[in-house]
Amino acid sequence: MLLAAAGPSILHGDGSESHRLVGVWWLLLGLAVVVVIVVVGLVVVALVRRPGPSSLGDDWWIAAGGVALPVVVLLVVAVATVDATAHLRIRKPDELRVEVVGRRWWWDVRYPGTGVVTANEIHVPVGRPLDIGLDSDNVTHSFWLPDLAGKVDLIPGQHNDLRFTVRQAGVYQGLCAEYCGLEHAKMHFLLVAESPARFETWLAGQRAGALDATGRTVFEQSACAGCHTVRGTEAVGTKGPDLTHLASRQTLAGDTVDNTAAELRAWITDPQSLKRGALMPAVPLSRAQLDAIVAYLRGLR
Ligand code: HEC
Ligand SMILES: [Cu+2]
Repeated sequence: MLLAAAGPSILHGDGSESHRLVGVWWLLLGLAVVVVIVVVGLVVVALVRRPGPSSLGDDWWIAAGGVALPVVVLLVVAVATVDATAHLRIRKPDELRVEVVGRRWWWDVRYPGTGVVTANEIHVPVGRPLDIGLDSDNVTHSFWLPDLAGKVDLIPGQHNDLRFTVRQAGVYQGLCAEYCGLEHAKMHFLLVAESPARFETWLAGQRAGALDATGRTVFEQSACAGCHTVRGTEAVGTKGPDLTHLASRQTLAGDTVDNTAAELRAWITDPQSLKRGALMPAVPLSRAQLDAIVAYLRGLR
């Protein structure tokens, strides 16, 4: 899979929110380095200096080093922090709303007003303000795109919003940052930030129901249809991710494996071997049924 950089980092600042947070981070580091240098410098001076009375009294050191300096440093940090946070998560006109629900252990993604439902891969246009609505119907999760914004929890019974704008096109790795059970570590997702035109093309593709490919009946009549939806077919289950356009996604099962024919087959044959504890059982299928289902899902672009 193609990532925007070697790996996610809070220092990339590719989103409007993380961009501001990076500024505060560097300021904190800078101040901390200056303080360490001054303190270590004074210790060295004290060590090499010949013993004798200081020209500056104890009271002066306490007032300057113990009171004045910390007050100045903390004041600078406070002003920078308050200023940065005041600019975060403000409602903007023309926001794109995306509804994300944390499931165990994957992400349900919806675009209100369009009927589009997908999973573990969020597409957004670059430069447009986003409003990511965050909910959970099980345990607490935390939505974290290190390159783009801070963490926000998905809490059962409480709706949260994360607002930011992506400044740089790319594929960003996201993760769950709140321990949520067995497969918490494999609850990843991708955020694909692309040009508005490419985003609209993607959205139009996702809006359509599934292509009527061969293998559809096998899928509809299998246990799969009880847990998965393929829009436009008889499969309307909601326990697992919507598979209507599965083949358009880059990864499977929360960015656990790449979305290739071999990995898809391995996943369907034995989900537990790839993601132990995943809430999908191995469904007994004949060789012919497995072939038909894999071919069908590979065709769902
Ligand atoms: C008991 C419910 C259940 C049944 C039955 C079931 N699944 Fe799943 N499926 C899930 C859940 C839950 C996940 C999400 C697992 C995760 O990522 O942790 C999932 C994930 C998947 C994924 C990955 C989707 C993505 O975008 O990451 C595919 C593909 C899939 N299932 C196909 C199938 C097929 C094919 C069958 C039938 C042979 C099937 N499932 C049967 C619940 C089920
Ligand atoms: Cu989680």
